[in-house]
Amino acid sequence: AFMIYRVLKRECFLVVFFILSAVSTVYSLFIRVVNYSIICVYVGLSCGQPLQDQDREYVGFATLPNQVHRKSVKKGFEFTLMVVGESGLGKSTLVNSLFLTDLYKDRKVLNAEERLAQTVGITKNTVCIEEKGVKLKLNVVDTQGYGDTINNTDSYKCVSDYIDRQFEQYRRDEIGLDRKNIQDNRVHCCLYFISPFGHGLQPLDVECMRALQDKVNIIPVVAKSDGLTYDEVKKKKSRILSEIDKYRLKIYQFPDCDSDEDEEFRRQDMELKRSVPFAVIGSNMVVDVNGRRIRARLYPWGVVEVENPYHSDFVHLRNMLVRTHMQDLKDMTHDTHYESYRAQWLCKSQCTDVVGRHMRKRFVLVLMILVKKIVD
Ligand SMILES: Nc1nc2c(ncn2[C@@H]2O[C@H](COP(=O)(O)OP(=O)(O)O)[C@@H](O)[C@H]2O)c(=O)[nH]1
Ligand SMILES: [Mg+2]
Repeated sequence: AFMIYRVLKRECFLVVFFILSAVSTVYSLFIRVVNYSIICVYVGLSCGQPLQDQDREYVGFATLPNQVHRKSVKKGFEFTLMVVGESGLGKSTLVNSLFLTDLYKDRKVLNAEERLAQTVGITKNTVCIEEKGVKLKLNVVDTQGYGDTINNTDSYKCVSDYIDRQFEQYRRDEIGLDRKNIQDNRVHCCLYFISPFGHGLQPLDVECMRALQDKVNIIPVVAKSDGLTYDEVKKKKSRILSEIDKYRLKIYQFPDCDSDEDEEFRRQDMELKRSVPFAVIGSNMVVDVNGRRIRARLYPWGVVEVENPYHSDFVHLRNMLVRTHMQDLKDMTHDTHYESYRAQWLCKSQCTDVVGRHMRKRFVLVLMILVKKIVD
């Protein structure tokens, strides 16, 4: 009996042990399942399924544009605009209207006698403008006395030389020691002012545009277009365009619109391209019109509003210069005009090298013959 009791006790103990271990296994499994489902529900609720894909695919370079943006804003922007055209066509007034600043505070208007004695003078004015924390250093290069003389053959030579000098300065700075702080004074855009009173382009306009076309982005503008009716502006524009075509002049070509741009952007881009050459109006006056303070020109018969798209193409020109194409103008200057200047310079310097080597060889030969003759 004692033996049977001992066996039963051991069996009982074993059975209890098995039951307890089974219960604990089931319990731990249950706890794991509950934890896992809680985690899944939490992840699913907070980010949904895509988070797992994102986690797998997100390296971080999507923030690169932000980094570039921050760095560029910190560094600030620089832009050099050149205005070329006869005196009195409204160049200075337009520049002031474009950047809402008075760039020519201390200017001295020359009288007829002084103008006769003056040759083409290039002046550079710099203003630093800030808008919403973005700084722009704007250089405006003005060509005073252009087209004022009877013989204007060399008027554009000065302008062309100035552009070349800036390229040369940049090339030297690029191969110099302090490459970090290069001042970029290259001319990024040239507003070429065409008189509203002539019939299309004058011979001087054609010559000048031809001389500058491979050095700078030329944007033709019809000056003082408030003196022309709507039809006259249309006719003048089409005549100027056909003459540009006829003389094979190269003006700044707007880049094609990207395929992913929205409808509104495409429409604005089309309108912009259709406005070339821009018929512009400038004014240094701010007047009150129906309670609005606007830049305008006051006439006895009414008010011409500078920023009204029905009155002129001023807004299209400003949007293009400042909002949409400033970077493209800079890229074109660097990638096309400056590269072509560098290529020409390299070609010239290599030619000089070859001639130099050839001359050295001949010099040595002559020297040898002379020495031989003396020895003989
Ligand atoms: N009608 C008209 N006159 C203008 C316009 N812009 C400037 N002017 C006037 O033309 C004169 C010469 O302007 P200015 O800007 O000094 O010409 P710049 O010599 O080419 O710089 C000034 O009396 C201006 O008031 C314009 O769009 N229309
Ligand atoms: Mg001026």
